[in-house]
Amino acid sequence: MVFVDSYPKTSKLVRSEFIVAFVALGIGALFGVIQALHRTGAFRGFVSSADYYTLLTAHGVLLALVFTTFFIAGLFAWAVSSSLERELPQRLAWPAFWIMLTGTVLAAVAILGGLFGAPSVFGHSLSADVLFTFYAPMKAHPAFYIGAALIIVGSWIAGAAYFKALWEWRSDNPDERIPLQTFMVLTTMLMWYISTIGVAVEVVVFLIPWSLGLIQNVDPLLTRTLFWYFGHPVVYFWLMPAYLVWYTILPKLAGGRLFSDPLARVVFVAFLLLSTPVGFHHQYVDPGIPEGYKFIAMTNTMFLLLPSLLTAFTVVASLEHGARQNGGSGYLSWLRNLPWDEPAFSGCALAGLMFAAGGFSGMINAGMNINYLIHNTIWVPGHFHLTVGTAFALTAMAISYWLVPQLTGKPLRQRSLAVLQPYVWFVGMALMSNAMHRAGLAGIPRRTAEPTYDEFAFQGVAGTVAEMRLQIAIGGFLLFVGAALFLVVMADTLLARRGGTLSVNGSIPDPLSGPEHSPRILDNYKLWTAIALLLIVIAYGPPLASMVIDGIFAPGSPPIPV
Ligand code: HAS
Ligand code: CU
Repeated sequence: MVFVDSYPKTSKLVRSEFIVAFVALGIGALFGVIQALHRTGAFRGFVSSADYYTLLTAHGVLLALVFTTFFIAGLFAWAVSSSLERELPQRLAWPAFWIMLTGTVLAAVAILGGLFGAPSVFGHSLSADVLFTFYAPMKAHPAFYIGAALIIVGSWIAGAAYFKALWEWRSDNPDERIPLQTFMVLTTMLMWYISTIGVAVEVVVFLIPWSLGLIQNVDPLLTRTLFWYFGHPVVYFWLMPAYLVWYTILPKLAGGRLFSDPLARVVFVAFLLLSTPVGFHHQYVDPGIPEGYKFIAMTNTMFLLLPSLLTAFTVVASLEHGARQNGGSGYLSWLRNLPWDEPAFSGCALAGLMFAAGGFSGMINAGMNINYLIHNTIWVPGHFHLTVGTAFALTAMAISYWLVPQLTGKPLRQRSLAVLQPYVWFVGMALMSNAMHRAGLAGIPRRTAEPTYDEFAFQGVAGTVAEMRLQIAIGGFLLFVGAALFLVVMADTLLARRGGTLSVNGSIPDPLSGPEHSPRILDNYKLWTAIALLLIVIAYGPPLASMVIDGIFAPGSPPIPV
């Protein structure tokens, strides 16, 4: 039976989450191409350089925060409901959706107000050019911070719906192992609860009162630290849903089965333990944080590579298994036996391939000394367009080709556009991100409309600056085309009448090695959460304590040994 007929209520919820996500994707992608053209000087007619920062903030917030959170809420709702075989508790899930939507509208109005002369609303000018990493000392209209807080609170309530579904399932199935997809969702949510405490404190205790004028000063170091306490784990909040897809659905699309369920559980537990005590790797250049604690963050980050390296092994092994079921052979020629004309498959596989490159640039970012070379250069956007902008975004688009028909009962329309779309994204991103990485090595800064300075010539380490700019402009344009193709396919499919036969079904074949091959302790959430919290206390306790002791509203930092 199709998902929409088995679980009509949850289907409606997932469709609503996806529609908000897709609208955010469309607007965010439009702002993205405008920026790419502006920054590279290819075409500067859309906005002034002053408005560039408004677009940049909207681009980052709509894509990295709104598109991701709503898509993930939908994907998780589907994954929990289908793997526990029940409707999601609607009384929690719908309020979560509406709260998140209210927050999104508030934040979007606050940002876009900047394009209309930042009119005064409630005594504060309506603008929020604070970028998606919205820490002090840049200040936004209170509506922006209240909106951000509502998005977070909504996501917490959405998480409560998944846990409630698990408890209901548990009372019917006291001795069974938690199904893998639900296990992955809940582990991600535990990580999310722990890490969002940082941004919640930042926003509620400091930024909202500060933007309302209730307090005059905030400590930039403290708010940055609270932000990055959340800002690193949030990237795994984007990655783990992509992994859920790669582990549980991609092997089936390749014609095979997951290689190992226990290894998948180990990977998710490792993320729960290690995602948070690493945030200082975004603050290597911040004064006021002892070098020793930056070193601990670096070491933890290097350990945190492990779950992704295990994933590369398990997922590729599962794909190879699938290809060999389809007659593949040889060391590498089995790659030809994968369904490259199936957009759900090709999108996820290409996203995985690009993530291998993005993970590699992440390893470079994480090195305390090499980081000084690339920090605040356009290398960093090069890195995150491969990770969140491809590993997550392309996986989300690709799996929509597979999920949306099951959520609507309508076959995918415009199939030929869908087949083309992942390749357009891949080529666009290959051009844009490689040039961004190289431009970063030449020292070209990020977060600016005017990346070149008068009387200063950047020296390309590999290639010329003009060639890199051209590649960024062409790549950015192709990415916009890629997003537009996806949205056309989705709009046409969602608006079509129900009819015709579906060529997809949601059944997931059993893994080659199932959960019975792993110890039950892996499913012990209390234990893993306790260890995760302990690691955070070790990594953050003393530096945070000294920031608090020197006055939480006092700008400045603890004395720095020179
Ligand atoms: Fe990062 C900055 C370090 C992963 C996102 N990162 C950012 C920022 C973002 C971001 C948004 O240490 C910028 C924030 C800002 O605005 O300032 N990152 C890392 C490390 C990893 C990493 C060590 N990042 C991510 C992921 C992201 C993301 C995932 C989003 C989803 N990152 C950093 C650091 C900075 C940073 C520093 C600060 C830089 C600075 O100075 O500002 C690791 O988790 C990466 C591990 C990944 C691997 C790759 C494994 C390969 C796999 C592919 C398998 C292949 C398949 C395909 C499935 C080791 C899993 C098979 C197909 C076939 C056909 C066979
Ligand atoms: Cu990070």
